[in-house]
Amino acid sequence: MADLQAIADAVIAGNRDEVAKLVQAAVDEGVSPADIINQGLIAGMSGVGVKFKANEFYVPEVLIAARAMHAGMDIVKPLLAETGVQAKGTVLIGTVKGDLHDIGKNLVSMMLEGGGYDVVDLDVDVAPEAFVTAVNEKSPNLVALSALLTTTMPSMKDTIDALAAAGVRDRVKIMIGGAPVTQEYADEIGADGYAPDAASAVDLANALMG
Ligand code: B1M
Repeated sequence: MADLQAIADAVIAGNRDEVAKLVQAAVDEGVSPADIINQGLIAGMSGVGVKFKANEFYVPEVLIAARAMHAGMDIVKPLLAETGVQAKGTVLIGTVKGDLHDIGKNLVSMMLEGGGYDVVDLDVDVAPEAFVTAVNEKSPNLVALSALLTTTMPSMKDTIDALAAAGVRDRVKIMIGGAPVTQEYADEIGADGYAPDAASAVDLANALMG
């Protein structure tokens, strides 16, 4: 039987080959990609975060764990995408200016793809003007902003302000998320919604799409 905790442990150990092997075995057994991500890959990175906070892990260990997690993501991502029959809408996603954290954003992106959305990923350190340009070029239904640093949370407000100044704010719904972000902050900066994790981001997107 698939051992999702073993996947989490292999992520924490930074064992890329083991993660790939275990994820493939879970897929072959018919475990849902969402369970593999939530109970295996995300659980593993959460454990990495705990160790990083406790100074048991330093940056190199974290990067090695992230690389191992990506080996698992590479296997489940196509399966998540396959589950969407017809796109529910287009989501423009990015980590805001000044912020290089992309693991959570990538998970949200994959879950949205699995939830039936076309996702345009602008990557990390995305300036407000780049979001404006992409809204004009891609005509998304939703704009999804991720931030992991308290120091980059204001970039979320800057992005919303830039979309308003460009006259395109009302053409999109804006959702935000990331470890330091809260519903209160979403209300404060005029975002349309906040999701605490990748799975809830899909529910929120569905709700915002009506
Ligand atoms: Co950074 N880092 N980091 N880091 N890092 C944190 C975030 C930190 C909390 C660690 C700590 O001090 N305890 C801290 C931030 C403190 C703060 O501001 N409150 C921190 C810091 C300080 C820094 C640097 C400044 C360190 C330095 O250089 N002195 C630096 C900043 C670089 C920059 O961005 N300019 C830095 C660098 C790095 C690495 C490059 C080493 C690496 C990033 C690698 C990468 O992303 N490719 C890294 C990592 C890995 C972390 C921790 C350990 C793990 C983050 C992570 O990937 N978590 C993190 C500590 C922690 O979280 N405990 C930390 C797993 C991921 C699945 O969770 O991203 O929260 P998360 O995403 C979740 C939800 O938040 C949500 O869904 C996801 C899945 O459920 N979510 C959304 C995310 N975006 C969403 C968007 C949505 C909805 C939900 O809608 C749009």
